[in-house]
Amino acid sequence: MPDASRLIRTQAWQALKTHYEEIRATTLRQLFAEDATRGESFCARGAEIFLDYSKNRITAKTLSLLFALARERGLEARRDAMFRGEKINITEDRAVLHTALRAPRWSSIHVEGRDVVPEVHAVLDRMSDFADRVRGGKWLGCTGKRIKNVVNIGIGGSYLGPEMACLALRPFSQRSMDFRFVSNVDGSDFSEATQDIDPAETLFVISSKTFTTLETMTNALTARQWLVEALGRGDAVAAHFVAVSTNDAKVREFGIDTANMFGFWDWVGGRYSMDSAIGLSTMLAVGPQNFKEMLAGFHAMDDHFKTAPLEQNLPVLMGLLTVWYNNFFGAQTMGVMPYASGLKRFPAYLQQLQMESNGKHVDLGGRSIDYQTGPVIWGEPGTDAQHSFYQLIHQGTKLIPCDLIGFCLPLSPLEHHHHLLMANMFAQAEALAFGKTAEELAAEGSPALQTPFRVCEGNRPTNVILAERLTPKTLGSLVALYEHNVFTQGVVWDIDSFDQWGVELGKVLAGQITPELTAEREPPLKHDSSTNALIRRYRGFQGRRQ
Ligand code: G6Q
Repeated sequence: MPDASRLIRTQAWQALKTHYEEIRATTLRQLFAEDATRGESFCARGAEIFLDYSKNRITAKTLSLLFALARERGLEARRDAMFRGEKINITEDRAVLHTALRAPRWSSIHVEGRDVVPEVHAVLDRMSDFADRVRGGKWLGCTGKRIKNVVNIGIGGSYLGPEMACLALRPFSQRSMDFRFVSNVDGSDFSEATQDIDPAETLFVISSKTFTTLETMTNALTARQWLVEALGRGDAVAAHFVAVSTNDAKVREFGIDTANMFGFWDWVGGRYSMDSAIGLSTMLAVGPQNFKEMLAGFHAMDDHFKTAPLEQNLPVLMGLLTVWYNNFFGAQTMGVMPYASGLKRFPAYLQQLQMESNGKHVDLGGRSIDYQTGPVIWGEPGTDAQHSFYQLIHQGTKLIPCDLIGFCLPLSPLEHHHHLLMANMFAQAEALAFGKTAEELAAEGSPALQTPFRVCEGNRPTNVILAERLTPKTLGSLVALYEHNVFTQGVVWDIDSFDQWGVELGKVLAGQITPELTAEREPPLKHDSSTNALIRRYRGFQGRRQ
């Protein structure tokens, strides 16, 4: 196992450091001027996704050093271990097998001697049958009405993927049904989602791997009460609640028949679970066939990641470029701008995927590390983002590498909108890379006074990701692209990309503070002076005694 500073001491890392000093002042203008075919050669394609990475501050030498680094860190062996079902999530002693969720029916993948593929497909079959019944009006509410509203109650990994996918795949979804998501423990989230819907036409999907998560269980209990009170019958739960979980006992305890429960497994991490039964709301929206298309897209990218040489491997290329900017250029953040309004929630989805996976400060041996790990991920759809924060990317003082994601064909019939949308995406990548010099501005007649303010230095790197259309299949491939990109980064940094211990502390403290907020008399407060005073102020507004 590598020790804490082994990454820094690798030959490839040292060579990259030296190389960075050589290349840091080189501009994209120079690189494109030196090589007229750069735009065609610095590209790769896999699972029907095209990546143009030519507008990055790299040369062929940078790439070969980055690939050498990946090899020195054992990327291929670690990737194969993941696909084989080895327990690579060492801190939780678990296999990491989201790739099994999209494995074809005929394949086999063993976890502790058991082939998991038949179990995966058995759940998919049950989900499909259920989704067909609800969509076809055969599964009815307890008063005999058709289900028109689906409310997914879940948080984190049990929410972000399904919501993102439901929005992205709206053109493929059943228009007579409405899909809503309740995640926050803020009561407004539940109230707003349910205030204008008829309980008799509503199905709640309680999505929780553990079925113990505070936010989800609070919202689920509120939903049960809301429904039972409104319909005036205790037996309403059976027709209006289904569960997605790994915890049969807790589901039963809640009052949901396990016949209406869809399971998954401990080897599926929350943020890697949108293609498991956690995707039930997605399947209800788009139907089993489209859901399976999405799984096929995931699988196509898995295959690409597994078999393409590192040099042409999309997730590897993107992961290594992130390492390049994060660790050598010192870039703190990365932007992801989808040029597709349907992908509005894709940046939020990626925030969890990347930041929860790679926001780590110790290596696999538990030792503090002396290099940067996961960057801050953020973004909004283009073109909205252009009218908001792109200014800082173009002319600010920070280096922010961006992924721009677009599609060659629109989903809407408004084709001329699509030309404008994509023209903007291509233009932004061009402007960020090449900018505008004072000379060019002067030649265009820019007033001398304004010239320094109008200069765009350029040299701002982008990846351009292009696919044909935003279909279920493309969405699957796109998500898998980022999953394996995150994995690649994690292998280079030698961290566990599959645990999330950092979120525990706050949960424990919230558990302690809740009774301190609600107790009739103020209990002895043993926090720091700031927390104590905040609690007292809150209690004061609630009219509780000091
Ligand atoms: C994801 C995390 C986390 C998790 C939520 C919900 O990788 O583990 O976001 O998905 O905390 O957990 P449950 O599904 O158990 O409710």
